[in-house]
Amino acid sequence: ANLSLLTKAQGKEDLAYCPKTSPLTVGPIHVSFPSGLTLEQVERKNPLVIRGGRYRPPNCEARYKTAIIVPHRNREHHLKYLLYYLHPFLQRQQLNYGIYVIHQAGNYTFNRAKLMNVGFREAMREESWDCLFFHDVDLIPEDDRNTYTCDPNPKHAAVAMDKFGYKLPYKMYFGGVSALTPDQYLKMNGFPNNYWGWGGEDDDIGVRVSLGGMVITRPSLAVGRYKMIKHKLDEGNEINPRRFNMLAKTRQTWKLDGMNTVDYEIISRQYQPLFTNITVNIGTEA
Ligand code: UDH
Ligand code: NGS
Repeated sequence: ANLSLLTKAQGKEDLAYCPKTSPLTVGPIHVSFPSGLTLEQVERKNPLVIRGGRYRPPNCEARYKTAIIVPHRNREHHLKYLLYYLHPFLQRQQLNYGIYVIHQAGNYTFNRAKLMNVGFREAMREESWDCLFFHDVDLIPEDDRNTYTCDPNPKHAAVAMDKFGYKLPYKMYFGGVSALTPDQYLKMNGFPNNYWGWGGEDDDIGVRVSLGGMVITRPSLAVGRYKMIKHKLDEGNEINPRRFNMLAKTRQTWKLDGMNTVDYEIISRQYQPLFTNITVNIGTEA
């Protein structure tokens, strides 16, 4: 009896690798936003997701370990829909994954890119993730052949958003959803910490990719499709008037500001059923 218990407990270690291409994906997904959806309903639909929003396939050993990093403040409504679609999406891809919501504390101007740096460090502290997906809360993937794994170069995943007519708005666009390995992330010194308010930080990140000696890869327009949950510019995320001046200097600043200089104070880390919620004080503009 003891022996069989032991084998059972060790069972997971002995699993064969999942197939290289998941047999569970379905392709295009119809995305709508059912009213009255609750987080409890999302929990019930995802019984294999464990505390902190972590999952591994039950019947095979995942080939890839991906962390999803979501910058967040005051968008609980969007987060609910993202979780509703993303959990089943990632499970169909047979990934070992975890979802981290990086919540900016206080009312000071929002800073998307700095929250991503926090997410990178805090996620890597817990697990040696192969790949990190930096994911706006309001973008729902519409095709599960858009695999949430990393490429040999930084990947821009949100290439075909509904609000841009399902094509790239401009050639160097790097916004919405992007994916980097820890090596790629550190090679470009992470993301900038000094873009407060809306705009430009994603372009800065795109420039950092090439300054780090890499190129941007992308899924096809047929697969990298996203529906954006409609909303207005948030209070506390006003358009940053300095963004063009800052962007003109990225070549001079990227090594002086980024992952090597990020400072912040963790206020709490909660392992919620569907995600790990990290609330952080990222300070204010210098
Ligand atoms: N975010 C929050 N809370 C905020 C602000 C931003 O959670 O208060 C996060 C969220 O993950 C969001 C991301 O940061 O998806 C990007 O911010 P955004 O959605 O405001 O940016 P986006 O460009 O939309 O998607 C802005 C709409 C108005 C643009 C007007 C300027 N032309
Ligand atoms: C560019 C912004 C990006 C932004 C993109 C799409 O102009 O940050 O538009 O914006 N760059 C600058 O402002 C320098 S959107 O249409 O989503 O509002 O992501």
